[in-house]
Amino acid sequence: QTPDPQLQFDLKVADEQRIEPKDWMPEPYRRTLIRQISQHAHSEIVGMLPEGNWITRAPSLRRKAVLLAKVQDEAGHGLYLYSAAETLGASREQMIADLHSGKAKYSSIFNYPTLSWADMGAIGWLVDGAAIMNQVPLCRTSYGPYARAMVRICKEESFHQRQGYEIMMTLANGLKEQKDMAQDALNRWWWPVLMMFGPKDDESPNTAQSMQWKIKRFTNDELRQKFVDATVPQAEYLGLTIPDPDLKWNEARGHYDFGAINWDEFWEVVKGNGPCNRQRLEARQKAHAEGEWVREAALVYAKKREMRDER
Ligand code: FAQ
Repeated sequence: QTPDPQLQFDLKVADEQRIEPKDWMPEPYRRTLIRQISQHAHSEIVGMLPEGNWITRAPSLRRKAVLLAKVQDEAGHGLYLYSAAETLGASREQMIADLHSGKAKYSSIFNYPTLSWADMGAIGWLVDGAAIMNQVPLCRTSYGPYARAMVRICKEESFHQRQGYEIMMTLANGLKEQKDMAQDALNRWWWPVLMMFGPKDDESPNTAQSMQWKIKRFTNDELRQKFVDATVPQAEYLGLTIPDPDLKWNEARGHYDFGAINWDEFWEVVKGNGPCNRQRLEARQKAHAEGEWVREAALVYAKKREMRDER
């Protein structure tokens, strides 16, 4: 008797075993993973742009070298993630075409501008901090290639977070003007960072099913709360103020309470109407068009080598 593939899949997931590319999986599971992993890959690639903006203006050679390395890591993360999505049958050309046509989503956070050097600190501290909070549990996600990619990515994100916090510490302990820059960056990035975790659980259409499949290990609201709880003491240590008058420790819950998120702003940014959506897509389209000759040359070269090997 042939085993029921759905049952085998369910048992594996229940037993904390990883699903691998050649295993049978339900089509909606495959589609959900392609959606999430490709969005995640696009976020890494588009996420290079806000920081790329400051590479030529980093205040010292050391800062420049570190920022360059960080942005290169993000490119690497994007590439692992596209490869992980390819193991599910997605084609890279199609994924990239969907990004460039505006069909595919990427994280809302990368549609905000980087106005000062302090934004490099705030992105590392807060955006990478949020990314780690979301991605550490993804190291245990049920799809093997995604989980394994996350292990390495998280190690690098942890270095990224520290470099950002170090920039914030330097600014917060510097001249008044520098501390003001750090505070201004925190003011602008705080709320968009809370939005990164996605809509509230009762407005998140994908969470329940993704939790059942163990793709997601925590809900959006759970991760957002963990992030706030971890970040408030870090802001206090810097001597900076989180721009939320409703933020306060709730003894009974053992968590910080925080103010209402502007979900209209979030959905506007997701729909393509954020401050930099157009600019980000145009930059990606331009880079892709200008790289055409490299892709062509690489293909011709690969073919030439193949022919040489056949002889
Ligand atoms: N932006 O039902 P849910 C980084 C969409 S970190 C835009 O809750 P789900 C590192 C969502 O796709 C950032 N869209 O969805 C870095 C869905 O639309 P769909 C990337 C968002 O998937 C740091 C709809 O709303 N990290 O890049 C956002 O269960 C510094 C309903 O939402 C990841 O992608 C948003 N913020 O939960 C790089 C982590 N939130 O697809 C450079 C992996 C939600 O149905 C510099 N992804 N939407 O049309 C995840 O964990 C999940 O996909 C969530 C969303 C938690 C993001």
